[in-house]
Amino acid sequence: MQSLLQANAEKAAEIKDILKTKKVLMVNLISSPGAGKTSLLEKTLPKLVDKYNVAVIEGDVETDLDGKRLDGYGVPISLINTNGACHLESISIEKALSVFDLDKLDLIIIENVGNLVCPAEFDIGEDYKVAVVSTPEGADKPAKYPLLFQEASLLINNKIDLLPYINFDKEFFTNEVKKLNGNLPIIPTSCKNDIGIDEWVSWLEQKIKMKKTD
Ligand SMILES: Nc1nc2c(ncn2[C@@H]2O[C@H](COP(=O)(O)OP(=O)(O)OP(=O)(O)O)[C@@H](O)[C@H]2O)c(=O)[nH]1
Ligand SMILES: [Mg+2]
Repeated sequence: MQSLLQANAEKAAEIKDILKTKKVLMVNLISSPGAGKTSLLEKTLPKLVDKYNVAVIEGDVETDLDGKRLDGYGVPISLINTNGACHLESISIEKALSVFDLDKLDLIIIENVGNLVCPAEFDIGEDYKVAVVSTPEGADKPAKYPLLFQEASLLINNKIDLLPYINFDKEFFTNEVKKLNGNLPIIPTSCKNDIGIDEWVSWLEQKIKMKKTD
């Protein structure tokens, strides 16, 4: 396990170096299955593709279903099937990157395998981990699965359109997040009702600019 983590960390560092040279931002979306990562991409890509060169790495245990959902958004998609593994590793990211022309990209968004635990443990060469937690999962998720919230640079709280129908204690959620990571910004979103998408896109644009001047 130790040597696997070591190999992963070394490859992640290599990827970071390459992307720093190429000035390409890479963001790693992490959530439980079904929190809305692909839905967020479906809402995000149309707002970016006219201004930036974007690519997506789709990580899934099996199937190309999410990749197919993103067909037609005008971005290259590289699919990784982990065949059982619950997270992506930097070795597979290196392979996925090889199909892109990095000289022509500004942003790569990775949709990690749906899992709130394992993906948080692995540096895959990304600039930022972005956690997505949807309201029906419950407000206790940060307290129960703390690592992701400690590692993340942004928290998307999705499916806020469902708040009238479920018990989601927003204050408890926010306080638990603050206890784990006082600097973690939270953007409430609804992919169904287009809430918070512009704020998330602005966050991405700011990070793209920072990467260019890094
Ligand atoms: N009501 C509501 N439903 C949403 C929202 N975002 C996503 N959904 C629904 O939630 C379900 C799961 O969304 P996905 O985008 O497939 O979730 P995912 O995180 O990509 O799932 P995996 O790739 O399997 O981990 C779909 O039926 C979406 O239509 C939202 O903001 N509000
Ligand atoms: Mg998905």
